[in-house]
Amino acid sequence: MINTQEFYDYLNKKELNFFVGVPDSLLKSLCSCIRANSPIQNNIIAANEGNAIGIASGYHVSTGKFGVVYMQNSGLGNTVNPLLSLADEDVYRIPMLLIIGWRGQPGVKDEPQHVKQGKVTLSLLDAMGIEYLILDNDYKRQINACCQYMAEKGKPIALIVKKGSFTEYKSIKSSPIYNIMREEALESIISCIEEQSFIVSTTGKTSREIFEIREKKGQGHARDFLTVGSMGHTASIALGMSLGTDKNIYCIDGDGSFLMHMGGIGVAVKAARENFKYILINNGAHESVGGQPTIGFDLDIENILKAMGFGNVYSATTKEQVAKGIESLKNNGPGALIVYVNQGSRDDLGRPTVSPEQNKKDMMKLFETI
Ligand SMILES: Cc1ncc(C[n+]2csc(CCOP(=O)(O)OP(=O)(O)O)c2C)c(N)n1
Repeated sequence: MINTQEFYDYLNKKELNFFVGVPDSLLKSLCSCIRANSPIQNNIIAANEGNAIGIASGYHVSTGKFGVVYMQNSGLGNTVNPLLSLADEDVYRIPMLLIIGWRGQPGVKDEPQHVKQGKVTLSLLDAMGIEYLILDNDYKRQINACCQYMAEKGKPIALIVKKGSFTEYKSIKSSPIYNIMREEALESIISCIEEQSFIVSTTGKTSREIFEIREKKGQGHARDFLTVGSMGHTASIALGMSLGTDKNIYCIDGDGSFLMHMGGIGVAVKAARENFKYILINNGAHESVGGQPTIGFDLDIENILKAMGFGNVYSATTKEQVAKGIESLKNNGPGALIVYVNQGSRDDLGRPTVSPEQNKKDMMKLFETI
């Protein structure tokens, strides 16, 4: 195992002290260490991984320094365009150090959404012409080699991080400021929406909690599209679904996911019919992967959603307000509800036991009957 603080200190020693990225569960300790030790302007938590490549590129142009971009391998897809059309040697040739968490590494058990991504991670980098090293205990030599490569070739290079590479680094705990937790908000939502309606929920613990709430209620899972991957695309999936049915479709999103591809929500509301309902669970953080902050509490999301075209936007901070918000959403759509919750989740939270494909099949069967 690599001592997280010592790894961070060594990056700093090599003047690798400008960080930008989207947090990842495998990089949780490293992200926490960066957050605790770096000045705030030197650790930008980007809306998506493609933006992170853009930020590191701009930083290099004005300083000549190499930015460090951290991400989960799920985010590699978001970086393909800026890596190939901006940083690439055939375009601007911009060096940066990519630190990529390797979920779904072959041979390591992981969730369905990570298996394929894990299998193709190295070949994706190969296809993009990006050199990589798989991080090991000899990390000082590896960082030196990356610095030399970036200086000589002027190109991005990646360090691939296997599960369990870093020692634990305690994250900064946020103090509770609201009245309810995400799971309580989800319970209220599920008990208030019409039995005949459908849910499309975002990746991370939101979908895991919804799965467990349905289990507890003995309700089955065919009405919930638990988007296990595809962060930021939940509203688009919900829009597509809502255009093919008259049933109400409740999209349940997270603030990190909302921010990742915000434009999709504006497009959704423009194209949506009455049955599209957007619910944003805002905890101001990427809670599912370690609680790194988002700008979810800094933006006036009520007014953003109104400006996007949602005629009705409700806010809730208690279970009673959630219930009222859902009642209003039912008959006035397309509408939106923002629920402000505290960060946190149960330690014993499980994972869906129905596979994504089975989940989809069960839902399609149900749609055929209505
Ligand atoms: C493209 C992509 N980047 C990063 C991740 C890793 N990831 C999974 S859940 C999550 C946080 C989601 O935050 P939010 O939507 O606010 O929900 P919360 O976890 O706070 O409930 C992240 C970053 C991912 N799955 N996909």
